[in-house]
Amino acid sequence: MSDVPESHPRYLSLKIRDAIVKGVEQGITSMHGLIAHGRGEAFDYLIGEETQSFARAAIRAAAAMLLLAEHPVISVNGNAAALVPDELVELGKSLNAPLEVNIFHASKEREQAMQRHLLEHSALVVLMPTKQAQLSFIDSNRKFVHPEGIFKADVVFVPLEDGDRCEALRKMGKDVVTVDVNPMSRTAKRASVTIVDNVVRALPLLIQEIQTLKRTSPTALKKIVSEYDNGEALQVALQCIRGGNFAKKIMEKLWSTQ
Ligand code: PTJ
Repeated sequence: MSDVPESHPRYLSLKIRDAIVKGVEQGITSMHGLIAHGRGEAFDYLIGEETQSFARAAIRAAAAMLLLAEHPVISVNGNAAALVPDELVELGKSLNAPLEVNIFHASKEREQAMQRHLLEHSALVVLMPTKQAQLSFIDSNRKFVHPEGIFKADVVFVPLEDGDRCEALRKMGKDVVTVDVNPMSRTAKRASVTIVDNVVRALPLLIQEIQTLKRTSPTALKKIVSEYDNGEALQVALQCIRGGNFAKKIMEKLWSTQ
């Protein structure tokens, strides 16, 4: 791992890079995952590398939707497994939901490495793709799912998704909760709830919100979901990016230290 000093202004971002590089070295993340991460970093810059109000609203709706689900499932790809394994496991436990390995770039070895990795991080159940259950409306490797997992799910949590499967899941009548720092991606637009934030920041907040809402009545949870408008949240995220949120923050910092 790199020996970045904690005093480095980009320390956190560089540590996250270390995690994704380690994921590749461990056979968990694909090489393509590095490119996807770079795109994520660029968008994170544009939202100021902070969880913004639109993400907080989405996190609340996501928590309510996941708590209302009868059969929630957490889909895990190579990037998410490398970046937030502990948080995915904790999320699964707090919702009593299985984790399911589901990757775009087909590789049996990588699927198995991911399963081992999640079990090492104390996951209770890690379902694997099967040939017995297949999603409709999709041709990629992501169509192979577990009959007791994504296939049966009413709500699927899918961080860092590629657009095709999100669309397929929605067409099959399932709700999709995603985390995608790019509000313009197909996934972001097609999901039921899109948390426009870095998955590294969003997951701890989602777990916290689930704890907060755990004793809330189903009626009140339904109200939270129905009052949330994903299209509107994406528009606000775009406005934040177009308004040069990050540049504005830097300017403010510079002025205040003059
Ligand atoms: O492990 P696999 O084979 O399933 O592959 C996983 C990747 C992520 C490579 C695959 O699903 C892929 O190619 O995804 P895309 O189409 O590049 O979409 C990934 C989306 O996640 C993009 O919109 C990125 O901006 C976004 N993203 C990347 N890193 C983060 C992120 N969103 C939130 N947090 C991040 N850290």
